Amino acid sequence: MDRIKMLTPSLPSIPWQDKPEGCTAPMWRYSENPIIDRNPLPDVARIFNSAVVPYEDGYVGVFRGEQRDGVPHIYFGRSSDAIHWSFEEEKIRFRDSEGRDLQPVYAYDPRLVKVEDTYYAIWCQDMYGAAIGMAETKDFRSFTRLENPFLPYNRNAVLFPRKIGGNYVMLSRPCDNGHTAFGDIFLSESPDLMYWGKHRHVMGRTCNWWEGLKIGAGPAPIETDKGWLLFYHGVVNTCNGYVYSIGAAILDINEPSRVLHRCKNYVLAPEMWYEERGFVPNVCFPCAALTDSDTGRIALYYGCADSYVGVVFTTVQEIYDYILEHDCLQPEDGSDGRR
Ligand code: BMA
Repeated sequence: MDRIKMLTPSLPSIPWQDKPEGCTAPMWRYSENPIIDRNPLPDVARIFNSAVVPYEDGYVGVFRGEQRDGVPHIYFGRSSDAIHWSFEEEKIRFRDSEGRDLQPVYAYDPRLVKVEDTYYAIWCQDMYGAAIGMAETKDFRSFTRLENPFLPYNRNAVLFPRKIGGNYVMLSRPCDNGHTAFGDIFLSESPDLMYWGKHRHVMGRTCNWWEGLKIGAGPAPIETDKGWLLFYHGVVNTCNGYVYSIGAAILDINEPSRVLHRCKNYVLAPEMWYEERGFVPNVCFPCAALTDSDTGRIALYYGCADSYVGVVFTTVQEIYDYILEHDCLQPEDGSDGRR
């Protein structure tokens, strides 16, 4: 067996449960899922598709909160164990670089990534159509908006947790202004988080049915000594609508537009009541991962049925072995993504 190691900090306090006896899947759910129930705040009906990071002696997160008028915004939360969360009742007040109030019209599906000494929130928001919004913070008290990295329409973006070749690198999924019936993952680079270019195709939909319609990046890619471990969502269109599952791939460490391995099977698909039943049924939508490099443990945070947040576990070795065992690298994926 090819050993794999995460090149991430050790974080022994992340949520964890051992793989249940008899479980044959590569990931196993936290037994107390969902970890955030409905109506978590007076003005918020549902929290889902949210992102968490370790901070000081506990954890913080940015959470997609669906307000009672149906409009999503981003809320801040804290936790000592990354399972039980307390939220600020007011949505995050974003400011521009001059300190002026600059609120998005709506904001959803946030990711949260630490690069060097700064935390970046990346989300989907309106810019005359769905586009990517971004803000930075060092203390989680003030969030300063950065320029929107991409033109509309784009709905799904996440930063790599370090610069590659001297540049910041972002994965995103260009789309349309509806419930997009297509979509591949692309990569863009920036020297300063202001100007973006060197766009590359990373990976596309496949003939694997569960991801045949569109795919989109999940949490920030996890650095390992075998490449970047990427969890992503894959969508199939059924006679009853879209079904969102979770897939996994390994990207080249220095040139992440090249996919090295890609799993033919989904690694998690809706099957529990909180994934199959909710505001939008049949959705598992990954947005964050906590990792402990010493034990190889991974706790993946995912939105469930656009209604809840769930946690699912694996180890880096377990998921890597599963990807390799079911490798279905497409010829296109292995290229550098230029045309
Ligand atoms: C996508 C996004 C996600 C959502 C999913 C399922 O287009 O809007 O926020 O979880 O649809 O409704």
